[in-house]
Amino acid sequence: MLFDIKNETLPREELAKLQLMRLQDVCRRVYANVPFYKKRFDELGVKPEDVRSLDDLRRLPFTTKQDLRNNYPYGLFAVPRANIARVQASSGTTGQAVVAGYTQRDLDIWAELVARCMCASGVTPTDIVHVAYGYGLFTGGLGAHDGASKLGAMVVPASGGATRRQAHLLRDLGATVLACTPSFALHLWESGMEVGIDFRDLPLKIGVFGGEPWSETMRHSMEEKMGIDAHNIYGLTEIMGPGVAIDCMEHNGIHLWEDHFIAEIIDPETGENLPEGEIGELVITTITKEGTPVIRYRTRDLTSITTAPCRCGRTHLRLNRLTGRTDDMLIIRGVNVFPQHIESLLMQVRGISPNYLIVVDRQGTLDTLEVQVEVAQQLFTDKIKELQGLEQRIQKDIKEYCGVTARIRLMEPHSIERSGGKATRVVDKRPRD
Ligand code: DLL
Repeated sequence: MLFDIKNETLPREELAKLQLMRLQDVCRRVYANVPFYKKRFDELGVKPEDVRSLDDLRRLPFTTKQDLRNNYPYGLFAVPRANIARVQASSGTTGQAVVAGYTQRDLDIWAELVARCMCASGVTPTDIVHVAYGYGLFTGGLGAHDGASKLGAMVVPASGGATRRQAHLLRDLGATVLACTPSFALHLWESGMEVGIDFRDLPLKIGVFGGEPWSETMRHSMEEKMGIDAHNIYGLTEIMGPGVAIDCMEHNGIHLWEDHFIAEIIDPETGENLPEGEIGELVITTITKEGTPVIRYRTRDLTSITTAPCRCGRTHLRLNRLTGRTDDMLIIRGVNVFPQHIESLLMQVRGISPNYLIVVDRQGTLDTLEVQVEVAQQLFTDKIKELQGLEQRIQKDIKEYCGVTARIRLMEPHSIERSGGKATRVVDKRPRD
């Protein structure tokens, strides 16, 4: 089902025309109203009127997270403060938080795009949507809430925490859709099992999960455990929040709403644009946002693009599953390792739970990699041999696919800290040089 048939199926040539018109408009707006952008454009010798085709986008400056931090809190606002209806902020676990400002029109568009996403994952106005993304400055809770309301569904604004109580609420109120981070969904599921609530026995049928990286294997495993169809919603505070992209029923990449955003893939080292299909850093330009528009924002998320037609009828490009971030790639003894690859491997091993932690450390001059993973209750027996076999298998898989030797630590059920929102999957204890 499509929420906005006309715009979601716009022929690609028309989409391109619309993008150009909107790109020219946003360039004029930021040049006139944001001193940071005026300076950047001037340094590169480009004026808004030089943007005559979509290819001219390449002439425009990049925006980085550091730029947003340097302009904290209101430096990049493109409208008077009085026209800002709301602010949200990134979780900002490291360094200065980033503040995004929304005009009322921005909030309306945001709700509309999240409604498009929910609709693409099969949510209808008759559904009950249990939102367990955190409410507050984090964009997850309010973003999902407004989108589900826009669609006309009934919303249960559960927010995070109190997982056992939430499992009861899910059952008692008969939620048909669960919206939260994938790691929190697992935490909820586990708490449900502990109190005798099996998600497979509930009316729950759709998961709208995102906000953190998760593998395709994890998606399949969650679908099976919970008896649902799980979708992958993507977004970031700097661009809008959740609702930038989602997978349709085909589950073959996530559609990015190109009438509001322009996506590019670049080589993170050189900044050069990469052709369709090649993996690189996703760069997004917002073309309708009024409060805090961003030009060529370097997301640090790694993915590739395809514009091939999708069977669902949507014409908007698809991003392939995000393989990680440029900044979460671990370099261990010179080898590039993505935590998500390790997750994928772990999820294929029978007898282990989806709870894991990757610990990187240094002994002398040598990097060490330890993968802690919980063993499922039924396997945590005294059969040492079986456990040793499991350890060896995981170690072999990681060596084979990631090229590094990891120490595997099989843990007792429930010994790894559970996610309250976005999960911590990696602890890097190496001294910063
Ligand atoms: O996480 C917005 C969001 C909330 C998206 C709820 C989806 C659902 P931030 O806190 O600013 O915003 O974090 C953005 O999270 O750059 C990615 O690295 C990561 N991320 C978000 N969604 C996905 C996803 C929200 N589906 C950062 N897959 C982004 C992989 C994701 N990574």
